[in-house]
Amino acid sequence: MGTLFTRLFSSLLGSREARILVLGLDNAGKTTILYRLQMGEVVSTIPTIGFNVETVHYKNIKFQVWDLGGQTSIRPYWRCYFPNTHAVIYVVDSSDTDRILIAKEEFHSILGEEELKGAAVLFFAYKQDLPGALDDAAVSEALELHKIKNRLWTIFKTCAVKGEGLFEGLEWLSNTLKSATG
Ligand SMILES: Nc1nc2c(ncn2[C@@H]2O[C@H](COP(=O)(O)OP(=O)(O)O)[C@@H](O)[C@H]2O)c(=O)[nH]1
Ligand SMILES: [Mg+2]
Repeated sequence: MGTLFTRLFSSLLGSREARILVLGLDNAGKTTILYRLQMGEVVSTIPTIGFNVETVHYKNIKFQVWDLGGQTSIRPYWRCYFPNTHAVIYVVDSSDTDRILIAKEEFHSILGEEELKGAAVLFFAYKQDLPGALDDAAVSEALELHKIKNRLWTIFKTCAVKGEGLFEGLEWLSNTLKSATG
């Protein structure tokens, strides 16, 4: 996937630094996806109590990952990571219907952040291999994605087991960023 990534994101590579945030509830599958993309070593840092950020640098693209949900006291620290964000990959465990409401609230709350206004969003309706997993249309409805205004977004069914949808999603993202950054 490393070379694939180079091919997909070649127009972004070599230009200024780009940031892609990978967000979602804990256990959604974010870290697994990061490893699946094989972009290099995932470095985990804890800049403040209870707030663990994983970072992968791929040339000039920086992927940063953390768990949403839970403690409101640490949220102000998230803002340090918002400037210069080109895209958000929002990972949803499609089988975790008990927490999908929380996933929705967290998403709409973070999208309200001024500094993420211009960021494109790629949703992964993830863990499609699990029984009872909602499909992309059902996840889209549960997350009330029709409420998204003035933003480029899409949703893909995904699962790490076969890698289904990961490539398609990243292809969408690279095309979107290509046209957005010229
Ligand atoms: N069934 C299934 N489980 C997955 C998939 N991807 C990851 N997982 C599992 O989901 C759990 C949480 O994954 P992790 O990447 O740590 O989630 P994170 O908290 O969002 O970083 C782990 O037990 C993974 O093995 C998938 O595509 N299908
Ligand atoms: Mg993780």
